[in-house]
Amino acid sequence: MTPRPPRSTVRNAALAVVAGALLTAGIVVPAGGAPAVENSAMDNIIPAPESVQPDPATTFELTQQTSIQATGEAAEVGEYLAGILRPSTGYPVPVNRGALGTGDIALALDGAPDLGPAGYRLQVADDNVSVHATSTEGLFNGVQTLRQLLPAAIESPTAQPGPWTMPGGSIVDKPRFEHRAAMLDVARHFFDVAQVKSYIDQIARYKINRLHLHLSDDQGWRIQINSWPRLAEYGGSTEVGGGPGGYYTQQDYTDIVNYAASRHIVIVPEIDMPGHTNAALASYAELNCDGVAPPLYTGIDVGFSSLCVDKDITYRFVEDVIRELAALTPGPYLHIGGDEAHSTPEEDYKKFIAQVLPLVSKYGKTVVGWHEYGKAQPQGDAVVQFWGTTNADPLLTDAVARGNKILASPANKSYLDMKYNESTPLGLQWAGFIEVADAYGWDPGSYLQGVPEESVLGVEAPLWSETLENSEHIEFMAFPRLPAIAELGWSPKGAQNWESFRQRLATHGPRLTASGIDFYASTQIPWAK
Ligand code: IFG
Repeated sequence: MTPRPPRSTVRNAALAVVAGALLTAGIVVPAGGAPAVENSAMDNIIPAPESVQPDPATTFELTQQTSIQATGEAAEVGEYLAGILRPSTGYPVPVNRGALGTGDIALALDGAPDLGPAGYRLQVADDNVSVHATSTEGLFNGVQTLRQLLPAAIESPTAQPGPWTMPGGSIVDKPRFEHRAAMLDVARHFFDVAQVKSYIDQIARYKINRLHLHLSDDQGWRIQINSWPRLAEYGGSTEVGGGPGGYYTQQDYTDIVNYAASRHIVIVPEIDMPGHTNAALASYAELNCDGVAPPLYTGIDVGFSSLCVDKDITYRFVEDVIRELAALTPGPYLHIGGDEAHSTPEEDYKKFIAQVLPLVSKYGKTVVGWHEYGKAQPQGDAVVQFWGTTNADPLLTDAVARGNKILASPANKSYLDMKYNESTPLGLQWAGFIEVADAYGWDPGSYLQGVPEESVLGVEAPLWSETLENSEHIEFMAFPRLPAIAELGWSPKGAQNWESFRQRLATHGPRLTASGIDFYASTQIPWAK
């Protein structure tokens, strides 16, 4: 279904014509052109829904009496929604107080099958609001849209004056790609459980459903492995710049996995190998070909480290790590990295990866790797993650021919650690500057040459942390470009429209501010006040 242009665009254009006609007829139009037109919140949703039918004659008001009706499995989503509404309205917003009444919100698992597992239908009528889906994931996605129909102040952590009105109408929506990911590099700089949970809450607002955690690198090993305790205890004891680093205990990691699951986000853990392994090599001398452990590393060079491909202990190490991590990870994916193995001879690299691939399958996971690992010809549903700065690579066409899935994260479009422009205080620029229009201006389904849409698993927005030290830094680099990537992953094919997106994004400024998100106010966006 071709999505309608946002009503505000149509209405404003119509009003401009009317104003012009009035002027011609000698009737004075108020200064400032056509009278301002109330832009319905239904027109400002990000990611843009599949179809939106505003009903300007209808308005719903959330009041002190409003309750949420969400029985059975839906109750968890009801409680999540209540957790959003209670602090900012100051209303009790009970869940399942009793029968659905006037002024209530209903979340119902009675959605039509054509919505698919992640889709939803949202109805806003005068006397109630309802979300219908076939799964709690679909209800959760509907709730992300529902919250965007309320005033920006709904995102405030403290009670704000109302009124809490929502524009009437109906929305039917489902995602284009099933895999819409963010990545957080917790290896260059360590981010603790609370900081990861905060980022999970922020990306969930834009229907991101995967979080790839880059758990190991030259500068740090961030996940406890019981069979190799020095990896985290010693290998996790520093970070870029020499700070204290840190690591997740297995309970911490489980806490993150469970929190992500409660936001319908699947964790994709990455242990990068055979390169980007100085922290592991520094932790265990026996892993090094020469038996000598290098010092811990706190710089930002890449490509200088490699596991020892010819030693048996290397594969015992890799198997122990994969076994323990797979047991802690309910999601289907395990990422083995494979990038920038500049210190591993090509034939050794292919031999190493070929010996690791069966281990990922042995412990029940589907392998993901940066696109270089395609040299080892992973079979079947292996996922090849493209991070190049071009839109073509023979490794991609070979992967498609093998039936692999491609995860699109071109570094010059989706790398959130790239500076916005030359004056951006944080980030790198090796892949070029990425302003909001650049992050938005590509189509994951057709961008990669020789990769048809059906081979594209989805999109990912990696955030590398060489230059990032706290949550404010994460937020400044991720917002507002992550919403752009999220729209490319969710909204219907052909719905990309920069003018529409920038107008809609402008209204999200007050929402991000109310949420306390330290976003970059790009000069490309006419931010609302
Ligand atoms: N490339 C490296 C990352 C990181 C990045 C920073 C990949 C797959 C540059 N590898 O991106 O470790 O250093 O932008």
